[in-house]
Amino acid sequence: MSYQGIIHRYKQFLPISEKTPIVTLNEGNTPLIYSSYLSKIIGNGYRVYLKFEGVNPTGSFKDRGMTVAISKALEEKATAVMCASTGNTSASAAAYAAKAGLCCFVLIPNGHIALGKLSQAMIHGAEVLAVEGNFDDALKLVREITSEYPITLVNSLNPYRIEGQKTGSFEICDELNQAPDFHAIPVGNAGNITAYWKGYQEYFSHGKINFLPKMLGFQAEGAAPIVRGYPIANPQTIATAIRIGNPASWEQAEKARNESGGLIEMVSDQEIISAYQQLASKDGIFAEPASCASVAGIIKLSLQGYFKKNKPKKESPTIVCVLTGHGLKDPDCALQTIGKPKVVVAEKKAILKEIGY
Ligand code: AN7
Repeated sequence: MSYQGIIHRYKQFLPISEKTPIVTLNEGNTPLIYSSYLSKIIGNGYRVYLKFEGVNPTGSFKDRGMTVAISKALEEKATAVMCASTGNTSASAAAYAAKAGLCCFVLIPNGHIALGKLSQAMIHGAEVLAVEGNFDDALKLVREITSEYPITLVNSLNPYRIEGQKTGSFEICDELNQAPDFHAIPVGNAGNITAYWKGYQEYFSHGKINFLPKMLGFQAEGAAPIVRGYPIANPQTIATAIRIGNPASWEQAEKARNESGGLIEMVSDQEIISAYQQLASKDGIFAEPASCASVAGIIKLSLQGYFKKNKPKKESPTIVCVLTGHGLKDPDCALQTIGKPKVVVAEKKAILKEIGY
């Protein structure tokens, strides 16, 4: 049978029964790409892999959670779903709701979501409302509305989202035939770090892996409530996907950090953009800025001597960085970073002059 998405592949680990109508876009099965460039930067014999979640059907990791959340919503006879979103959740919810024939309501922070994501939510037919407030304000409203009206919440507070997203760790372990030593991941609302940690723990208790990774979470400096230890009223970062000041899964993220012996740190916008450019120009991977917080994070830790100091006693320890979303989500950011193309006259001579021949 050809590949049919994460529910079919990992059914035994998911809250799915014979009665569940499976709504899938064949999400998951994303590539784990070896990066010789980053392995060289980190040094000390480490092997760095990139789990490129940007190649999911709607271009982000959210699809893993959404296939389960929407399938369960359908099973439970829901007619409408709702989410607050910095963009990717809304794109994914809108697509899966469209396929399921459900109404989808989306609240986004006005003026702070990338164009690609907005266009996805709109074209899939969601009712999109741009709220004059930030993500945290929008999520608060969605929690209130969904608790009062027959509308299913599909943010990661919905436990089915976490269930689906944990399959990312299963795929990594299945491919490496073991857990990685370090797992680096961007942290926004903190659902994904919670999900990955749950996945690793389940594989460990099933004997599929015989150690657990250290979880390394990275927030953007201007939106780093967990690192600073208090909610940020007015979060700011170029990585709009993680522009979140009061994460819903705050405690679970701290639990993942503490239980794994890892850390949650922050990276500046400048470090994020530098990682974004390096990934694109050295590794050929276009990941959206928020995704690059994981790469910026390991580069920063490596400069501080973290990986040398914490090197496991083995030949080639592994680091997996999750690249959560595709760079095409936010083309404005790419062009603002790198500039626009030079315009030339349509003459061979002029072109050859420009390219140095
Ligand atoms: C590319 O879409 O919160 O820590 O509303 O889009 O699980 O929140 C997106 C989050 C990382 C952070 N990378 O994950 C939303 C939203 C990308 C993202 C995160 C998001 P969480």
